[in-house]
Amino acid sequence: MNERFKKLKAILKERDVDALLLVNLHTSSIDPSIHYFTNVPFLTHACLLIPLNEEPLLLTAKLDYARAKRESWVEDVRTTDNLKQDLPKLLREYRVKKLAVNDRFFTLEMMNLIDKDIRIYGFEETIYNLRMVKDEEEVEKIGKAAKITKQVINEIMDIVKPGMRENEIKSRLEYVLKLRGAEETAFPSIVLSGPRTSDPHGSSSKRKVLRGEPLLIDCGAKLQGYCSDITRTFFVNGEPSDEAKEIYEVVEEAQRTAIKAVKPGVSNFEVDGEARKVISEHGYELIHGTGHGIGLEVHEEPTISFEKYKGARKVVLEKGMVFTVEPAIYVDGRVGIRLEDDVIVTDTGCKVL
Ligand SMILES: [Mn+2]
Repeated sequence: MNERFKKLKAILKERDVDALLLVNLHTSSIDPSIHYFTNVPFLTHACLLIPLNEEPLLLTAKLDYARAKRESWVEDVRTTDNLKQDLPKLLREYRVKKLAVNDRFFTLEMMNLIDKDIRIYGFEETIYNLRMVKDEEEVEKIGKAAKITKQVINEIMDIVKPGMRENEIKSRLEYVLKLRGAEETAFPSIVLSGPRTSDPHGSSSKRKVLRGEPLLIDCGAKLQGYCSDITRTFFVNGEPSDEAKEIYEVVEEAQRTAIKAVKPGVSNFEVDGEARKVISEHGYELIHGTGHGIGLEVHEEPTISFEKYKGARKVVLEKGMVFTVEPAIYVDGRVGIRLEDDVIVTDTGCKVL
């Protein structure tokens, strides 16, 4: 049996639960954990049942059946024309009474489909804990995605000139990302210039970048389902302002210090603390987390931030965890500098991907 199923089943047993159920009912909400456990991406009308004492079962729409049969680690693949009707039947067939689900993707709509006497167990933490430590194949995919992204950002910076519009740079960036091997962008790219760089999640406009201004590019490639997430801030063909230059140096130091702190046994909160300290010592504030896990999703565990920030859990770093380190400083309406790299925890420290 597949390692991933083995680990999950051990936890089902320990927690005395009959099965894990993952469901995709709509294209707008696809649980990547189905990909994680089956090796089949983008099943839009499907469910995966992993019972404690039987073989896993994958139910898919007919249009995905051939692909699922070809690629899936699950032997038992069946088709459904009406998942809403077949799902409750399936749970009865397997006599499931205690059912684990992924809290993030299990909706009220799904809840209403299943029999009322089935008890639901939130397995979000378990699922993301499993996904948090990457195996060799996963690391290779993320590494390739990061490499492509860094190369493409450099390629784009070679052609950026004062007078070019943000949305033109963004279009070229995403075109070249795909040309160089990305299946998709990992998320909508952020390309901002001048004072607009102070919006951490701003969207590209028709504004033209001027000589010496900061240009912030935050983008990622998706490769076989796995994401990279890289940010660079450049000064376009000229000298930056003294303020921008000073901030850049602080952010660089914060990133360097945080990356140096990454090793097995250190917690996510400690890594965040290192970056946060450098920034506050210089009189600025880091207004978001230092980083986040990446994998099949662009934001997953571990969250590199401080305790209670968005409900973050403490995670002691282990070899194989992959996350971003992206400290930043934003001075509203003037300048924003963010530098982001992807790292993997190794035996003794970490490696920048
Ligand atoms: Mn990021």
